[in-house]
Amino acid sequence: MLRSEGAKPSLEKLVNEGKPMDVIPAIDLLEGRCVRLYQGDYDQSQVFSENPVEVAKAWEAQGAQWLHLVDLDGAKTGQPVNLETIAAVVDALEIPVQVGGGLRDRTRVTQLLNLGVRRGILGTVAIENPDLVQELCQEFPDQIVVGIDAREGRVATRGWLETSEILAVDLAKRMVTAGAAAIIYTDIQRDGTLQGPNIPMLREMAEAITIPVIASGGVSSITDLLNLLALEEIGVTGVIVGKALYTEDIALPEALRAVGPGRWQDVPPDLGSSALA
Ligand code: AMZ
Repeated sequence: MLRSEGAKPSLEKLVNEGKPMDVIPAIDLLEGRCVRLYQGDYDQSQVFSENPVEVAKAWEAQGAQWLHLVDLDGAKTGQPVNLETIAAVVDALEIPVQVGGGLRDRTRVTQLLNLGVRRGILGTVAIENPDLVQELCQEFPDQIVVGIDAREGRVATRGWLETSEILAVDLAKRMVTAGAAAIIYTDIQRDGTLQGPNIPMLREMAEAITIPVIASGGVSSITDLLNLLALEEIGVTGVIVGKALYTEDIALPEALRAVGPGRWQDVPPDLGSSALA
């Protein structure tokens, strides 16, 4: 422990000591625009920008360390549709980008990773062809994450237009065996609603598996982010923030200061205000 090591450590060291959460801004693409859906419903879309590249650059400029990019047309049709936009976003950014939506075969996944996408997010194929996920995980170590999107604990696929009987936790366990680098766990009923994340569901998932879980769906405030910190020790290592950034309920720099790199709660409490004076 730092505090028992005699010489007083510098504040800078202390604030960088903890493991920060990844706060990952999301851009969802529909017909080349940056949109948000309500509970994933394609009929309830709100356009936030005609220029996703500018939006991505703004998140990067505000300190984002990852970008989450979803091709909603791709998730609906079964193959990436917004490839030009995805390529333009990847080219415009220094930070890594993870992309999902319509990655259902090896060719598409390879194509996307060759564009410079750091991680491909596989959803539907995890249910429909888990062996392919396993093969891709071997072929692209650390570059395949699985997006598990659930309604009342059951996995939804194909743009969330279909719900299976499979329990999210069971699929997650199978995907750990397949070699997935992480699970992005989305609560569909919270997504786009600003109702706060489903903490019990995330806890159950993180306790059930051994790889990092990235929380998604419902995040609405800095308080929500701070609440997620309670799950950090069981493996919730990141959080995706979508709508709240666009409605300005959350300012990204503030979110990063709250739970991201250099966050204040890593300062031992007894240093308190005197150390900061
Ligand atoms: O909002 C939706 N209706 C939606 C959405 N955001 N449908 C799918 N997706 C995302 C998943 C995952 O990142 O969260 O698309 C990806 C999965 O796509 P696919 O084509 O692999 O099932």
